[in-house]
Amino acid sequence: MGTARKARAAVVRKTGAPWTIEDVEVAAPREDEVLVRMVGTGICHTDIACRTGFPVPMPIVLGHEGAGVIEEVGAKVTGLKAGDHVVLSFDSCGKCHNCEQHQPAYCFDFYPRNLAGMRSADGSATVTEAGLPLNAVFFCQSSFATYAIARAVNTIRIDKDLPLEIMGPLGCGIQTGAGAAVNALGVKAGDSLAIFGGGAVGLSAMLGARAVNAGTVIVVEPNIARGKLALELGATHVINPKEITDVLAEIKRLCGGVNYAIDTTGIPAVMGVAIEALLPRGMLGLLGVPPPDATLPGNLFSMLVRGVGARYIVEGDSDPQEFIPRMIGWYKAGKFPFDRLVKKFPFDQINEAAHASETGEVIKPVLVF
Ligand code: CXF
Ligand code: ZN
Repeated sequence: MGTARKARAAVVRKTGAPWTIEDVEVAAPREDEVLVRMVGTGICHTDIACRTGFPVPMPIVLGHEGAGVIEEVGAKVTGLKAGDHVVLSFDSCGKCHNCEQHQPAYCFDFYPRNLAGMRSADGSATVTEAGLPLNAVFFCQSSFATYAIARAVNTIRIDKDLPLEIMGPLGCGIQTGAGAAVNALGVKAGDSLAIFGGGAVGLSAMLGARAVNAGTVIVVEPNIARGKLALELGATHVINPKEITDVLAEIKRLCGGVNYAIDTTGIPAVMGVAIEALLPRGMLGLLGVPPPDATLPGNLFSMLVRGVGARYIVEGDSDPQEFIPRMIGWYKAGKFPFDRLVKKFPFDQINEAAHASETGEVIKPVLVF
């Protein structure tokens, strides 16, 4: 039997409330689980969305871009051991149709396993406070805490010479963007891509596209500092929609249209522009969270005659056990400088860090423990 740990966790008590750092207990790992001492964790927009209304049970320990050091492994865990440096990602069942098809981001059990706040096997809690259960198990980690429980399937071992503090975002936001370009849309050398929104996900899509030697990569982004960074990191063009209001005409002027587009904004009018920017046989990848009542914009006849489509993409169509090492390979080769998106904050400044992301001042906040 393993040992439970005393820990500090950032708790959201009710929808819209700020994070409060509280003393909790993290359970001992079960036979198929690992216990990880957190070293760094990114803040993803989904964490912020869940704090402010995306439906999750309250009170809850969020956080799903954790990185740390394994302290204990359950008896049935293979391939991982105490002392390993790891990145945590999302959970999947490994048995359903989509898991068998190697598409774990579309696991039929994705929501119970990643967003229900409890172990999907039996509804038990991994985090308690004064003996009472807290909702946790968020993306099978709840990494806004000094310790996390994960499963082998969402625990990815990485080399010890990597900067562990900042590696966590590879487990969600960065894999979501880069994977959308490379895995889901299949961007290849010479292909053109327009990315709407230059936040962490959009710029990761740009970095992924650059890593596979895409041709024209346009980033549409109103924040001037983000646009400047996009150009520094490899975008061939940046369009500021505050200055150039006819974005569609500008894309056509630059390159005649694009093979692929990615929307990270969730704004239907922006998606409509992205669809019209596609060349024949083009595909738009939808990544942004839309307003709850939004419907897909776009003229169907215009889509028909070009044979273009649009699809939502979850977690970049990634199998984290394969795609995280692939991104790390690019990073080591100097082709994927995701570290340039990151700004570190101490764990107890979680509210300030999230605020800096919401205002656009910081692209990818990472909390360090
Ligand atoms: C989430 C986005 C909302 C649906 C589940 C997956 N991705 C990452 O944060
Ligand atoms: Zn996320």
